[in-house]
Amino acid sequence: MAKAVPKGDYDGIRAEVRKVMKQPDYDDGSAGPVLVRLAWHASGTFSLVEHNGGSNGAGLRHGKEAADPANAGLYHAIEFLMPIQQANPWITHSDLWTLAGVEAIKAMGGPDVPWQPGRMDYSDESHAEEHRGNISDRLPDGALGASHLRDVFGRMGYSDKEIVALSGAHTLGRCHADRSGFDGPWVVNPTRFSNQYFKLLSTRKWVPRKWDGPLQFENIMAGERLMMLPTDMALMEDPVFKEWVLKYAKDQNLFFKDFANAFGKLIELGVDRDDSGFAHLVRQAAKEGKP
Ligand code: DDH
Repeated sequence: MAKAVPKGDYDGIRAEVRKVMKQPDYDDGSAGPVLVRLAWHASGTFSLVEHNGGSNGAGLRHGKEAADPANAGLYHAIEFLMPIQQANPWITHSDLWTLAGVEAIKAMGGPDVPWQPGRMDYSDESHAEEHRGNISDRLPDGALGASHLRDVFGRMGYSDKEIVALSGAHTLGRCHADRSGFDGPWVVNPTRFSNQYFKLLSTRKWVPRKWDGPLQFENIMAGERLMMLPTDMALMEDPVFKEWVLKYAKDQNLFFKDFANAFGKLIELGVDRDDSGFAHLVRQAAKEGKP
């Protein structure tokens, strides 16, 4: 049972998030990584050009977005947070999801990511459809390469440096064969936020895994089978991406600073606040009379 905290007490909500992160029977004993992934997938549908998608509205609860195979397994994260939302109905799902991601990063030893409230929720599926636009197929496909990464993240307005910084989130959590088809963690301690992902990506020898599943790469370390997706490997194959991988492998402070900025930007994409801080669910393009 989560605690009811006074309306607007976001530190109180953060404390509740820390409590639900403890999940002894789930994955590596922590809901932290999947909470981070929820905040990312809730936000990572944004398009700068069409000005739709993004975390505002918590559209991932509805329709095609909920059924998108890229979001498989995220219902775990939504369910972990449900008791907090039920005890505190004043907080929107979209604020709670983004705040939970930010707090999970911090609780796992990562940087402070800037966060502000004000997001709204779609009231139901038709409300979401009315405002959301067509945002299918916008999340990255792990089987592809560098140009796909630039397409997907360029659509959100990210630079090469920011793409690499954000990818460092794969120091957390794991792939689940029954969700994405891929399998295993990227690092040995996947509930600790660090620059370990970049260190391993740039120093270990990664070879294709011999198995029936999709192409992924592996390295056995301390008896554990670690993995990289083809998109992770693309960061070492592309010379510009590689430069940033090597910088972040050497300098954890630089990674933390760049990650905090890039993740803070991610959860703000498409969140157009008015003077009072509320982010109304009106598409900018529609507001400006564009198609
Ligand atoms: Fe990721 N990610 N991600 N990812 N991601 C998966 C898991 C996690 C890609 C594919 C996958 C980001 C970028 C990319 C996290 C955070 C972030 C899984 C495994 C796949 C596949 C899902 C499963 O089977 O459960 C691809 C492709 C990209 C890319 O092309 C760049 C970014 C930007 C973030 C972020 O947070 C900023 C986290 C955390 C997880 C671990 C989830 C878990 O349940 O554990």
